[in-house]
Amino acid sequence: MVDRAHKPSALSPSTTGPQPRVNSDGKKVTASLPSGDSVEVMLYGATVISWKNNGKENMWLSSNANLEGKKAIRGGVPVVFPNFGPAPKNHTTSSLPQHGFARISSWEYLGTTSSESGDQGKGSDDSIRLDFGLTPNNLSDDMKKAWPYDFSLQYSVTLSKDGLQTMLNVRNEGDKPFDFQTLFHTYFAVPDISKVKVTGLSGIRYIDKILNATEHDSKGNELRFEGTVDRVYKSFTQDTTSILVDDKPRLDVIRDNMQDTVIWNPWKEGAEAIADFEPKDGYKNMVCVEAGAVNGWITLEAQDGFEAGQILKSYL
Ligand code: TA6
Repeated sequence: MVDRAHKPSALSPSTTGPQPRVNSDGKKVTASLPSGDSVEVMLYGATVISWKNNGKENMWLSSNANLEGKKAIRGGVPVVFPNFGPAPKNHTTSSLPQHGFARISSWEYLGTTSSESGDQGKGSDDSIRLDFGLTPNNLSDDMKKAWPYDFSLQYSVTLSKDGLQTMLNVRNEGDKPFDFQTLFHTYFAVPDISKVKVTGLSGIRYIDKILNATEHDSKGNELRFEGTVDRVYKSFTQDTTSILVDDKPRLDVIRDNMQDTVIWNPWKEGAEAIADFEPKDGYKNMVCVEAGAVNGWITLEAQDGFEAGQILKSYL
């Protein structure tokens, strides 16, 4: 189990006073705060497809995203588990599809829970937490066969005036260890990719997937976008990666017990090759900053647990 060395303070739900609104129609759970902030989570993949603050959308969602549970949702926050990217050969995940089964399985809505503690406990309408669960019972027979482990995932999405927190709790409910990777494949909306800088990656070693997965050291404190970017910044402790637009802060991604950050923009060629990526020039309006644990594998012993997450802050 990985130590939680840099644990940011949690966004904790409040317990008293006027309540946020929650609606579940069996397909999607929507929550909103009296302040007007809102989040929408599809049960398919437990995928956050919208997060607004001050009425403004922070997530990018393809206009051709399939929301009918037929394929992974193109946009929002797909949850990657138990493998990132194509599963390696000769591995316990080898028979699983790219990015695993969590994003293509229907999760259970476990309801809204509240916590006793937290800095925001005094407020009345500060935050709300939605919990989702996935176990082998929710998997297709094919997926169960491909990854025959006894596990449970609890995914918590907390909406607060201060941001959006997503936390994943992985439990090994069985009697043998398993290996996994996990990641929040977050698609952020940006007004114009040519004005975007990503900071917080200075001096970090990264794997460049478009340069034959060769390793490099990042130089300078900003990453700009002038073509396809597909990089895994690995094993670093600095926990905040920021998106700036026109040099002004737009979004922060604060990792909690996640060692790595993937940055992806498919650019023109990539967008054209992805059937459900629409509009085709949508690459100009999105950037993926993905907190994860994907460099190597986490081994979870029988009956052990692992928890990690991210806090997203928006300056809109
Ligand atoms: O996280 C970046 C990445 O792994 C890229 O390599 C890119 O292919 C992307 O994810 C999208 O993958 P998907 O399976 O959703 O088409």
